Amino acid sequence: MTYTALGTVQTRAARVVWMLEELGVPYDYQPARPRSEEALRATPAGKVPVLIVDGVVLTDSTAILTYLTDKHGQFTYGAGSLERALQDGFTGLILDELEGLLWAASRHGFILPEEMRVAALKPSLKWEFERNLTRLEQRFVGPFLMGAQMTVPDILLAHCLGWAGAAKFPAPGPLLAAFHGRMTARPAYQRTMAR
Ligand SMILES: N[C@@H](CCC(=O)N[C@@H](CS)C(=O)NCC(=O)O)C(=O)O
Repeated sequence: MTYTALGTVQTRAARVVWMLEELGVPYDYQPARPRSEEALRATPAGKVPVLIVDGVVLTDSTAILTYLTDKHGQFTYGAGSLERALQDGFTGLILDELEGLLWAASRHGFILPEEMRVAALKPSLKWEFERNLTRLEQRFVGPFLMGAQMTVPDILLAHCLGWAGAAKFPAPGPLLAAFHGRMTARPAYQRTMAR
């Protein structure tokens, strides 16, 4: 089994590299930029991350994290358990209610063709982000999102909090700020960012 992770850690590829580092499994790393030649060779849209497993190209960071954690039996509750249903609920919520807003801001800021960008969206996206973050903070158990066990949505949430900081989106309250500090202090995260 060989893993090749494609995508610079300045993108959502950071989530994949981070999980590989947490799992401690060997992998090759190609820091391809979005829409670069290497990324376009892997998939038609040239989006990253991509994980190539024994020649099979896997796309989408969340799907890749789900595959890796199921495969290695760590950082996830077992498929079919109620805990897993709760975990997947958090994953969906973070993608919809945090990442979706950040990604919309990026698309309308610098990704879409200029004539398709709507700069006026930004205050609304930030307002919604802050509201959603406050709601999520009310459900945060600690030290990880669901309690003692670190799972896939913890990496997604920590990644989105870092993204929000870089995009000048509203900062989280004290609980989530402390969580973000703990997550980014993890050796696996530090190794990821040193890539
Ligand atoms: N849902 C996908 C999104 C992948 C994605 O859009 N990645 C960005 C970089 S963070 C990209 O490659 N964008 C290039 C483009 O949209 O053309 C995932 O989580 O992997």
